[in-house]
Amino acid sequence: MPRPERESTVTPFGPVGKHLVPSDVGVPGRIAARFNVLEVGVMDSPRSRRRLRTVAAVAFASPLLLTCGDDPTDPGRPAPEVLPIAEQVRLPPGFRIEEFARVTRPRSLALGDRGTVFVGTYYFTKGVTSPVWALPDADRDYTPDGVIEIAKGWGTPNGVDFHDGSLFVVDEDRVFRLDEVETRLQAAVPVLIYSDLPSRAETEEATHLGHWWRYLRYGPDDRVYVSVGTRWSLEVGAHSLNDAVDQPRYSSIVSMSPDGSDFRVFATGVRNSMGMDFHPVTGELWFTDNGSSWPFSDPDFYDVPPDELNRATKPGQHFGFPWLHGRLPDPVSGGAAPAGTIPPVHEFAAHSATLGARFYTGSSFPARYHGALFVAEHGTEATTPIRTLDNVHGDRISVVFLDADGDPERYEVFADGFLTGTNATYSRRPVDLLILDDGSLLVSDDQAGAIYRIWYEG
Ligand SMILES: [Ca+2]
Ligand SMILES: [Ca+2]
Repeated sequence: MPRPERESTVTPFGPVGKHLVPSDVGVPGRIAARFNVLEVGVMDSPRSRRRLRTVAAVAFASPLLLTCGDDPTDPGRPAPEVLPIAEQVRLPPGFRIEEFARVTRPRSLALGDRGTVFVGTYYFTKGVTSPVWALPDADRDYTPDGVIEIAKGWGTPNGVDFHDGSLFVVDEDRVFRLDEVETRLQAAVPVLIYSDLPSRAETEEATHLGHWWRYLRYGPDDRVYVSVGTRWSLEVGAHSLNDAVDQPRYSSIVSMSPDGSDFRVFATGVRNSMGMDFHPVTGELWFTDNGSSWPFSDPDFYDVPPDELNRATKPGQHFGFPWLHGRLPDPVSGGAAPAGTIPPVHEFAAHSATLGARFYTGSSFPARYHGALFVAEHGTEATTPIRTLDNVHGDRISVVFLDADGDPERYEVFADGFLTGTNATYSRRPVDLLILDDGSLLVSDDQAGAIYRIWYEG
């Protein structure tokens, strides 16, 4: 598949803003009470400067370290013991889990009209192309008939969704549509429909980090929604201000027509959403958002800031980042959040890396789960030097139950035990979720390279 050049250098976002450097930035006097205790407000103290340099060194070294070792989040750690999935993962009574497929680096999941499961993937390593997998199930026995690689030459095709015969794929800066894909899995034709999202090169240019892998969903309003995370992923010091300047080109959710036309910024102030679903009744977009990686080597930051569940009731809403993290004011950026900022409807544990989110639209789970939102919590990232069982949050599947008004009223852990070992070594990490037409739940796991199926046996 050719990688087409951009047809235009003009972006619908307008010019990229100036990027600040730490020397440009002072520390505001107004610090939230929580942060007075945590001393975040003293970024200009010698101790904090050392801490900041340490954090930056660890974070910036990670992409290099990630090129070696089996565990991309855990270089140098011994491989954990991996039990058969049915023995390892704990589920509520009556539920069963089995391995559905083994594919490398599975991320986003989508379901075709004929039962094919499409799988987006994501390799962190530069220069390694990632595949898009198709798992056809022509006989509809909920066991894949095989594994087919769809097209080739992708960069980071993390986000996939399916609608009316077409597969949509977001690959870094570009969005593709593959029509009639299920009738020609071996010869699918990607058509480029949009190519002006921020590229990996642009994202990495100033930061060496940032978010260039993207999530995609097809909406009930027949528009394609794509999340565009922050350019920076280490929001300390000046980075929070850069994140503010970068909007709306980054830190947003955008949408477009299925042919790539009529591009719009749907939501801003979103740090990095890797899970979106449309409420099956209201059509509102609900999405997870990963909280900032504040100085995670400091125990004071093990429990802040929270990850978020957000509910967008209309276009044009601002979800607070980087001025607010959950409901916590940013300790560095200062200033007021834009008027009308929308707080999260639920806060998850800090650094739990909440990714895929799906409303349960099946009928084979017990009635209490109908209409509830399942969430894949990938688990605490990037705390490699100091990660312990005490500071890892997430690495599980949870459920958010809604009340009669449609607001979250209760949170429960649904599937636990993905994390094994005594030193918080990851063996399995849930990424995205998908409801099959028999009501069973698929779970992708980019750590183990597997997809699981959970069903209710009663
Ligand atoms: Ca089959
Ligand atoms: Ca927010």
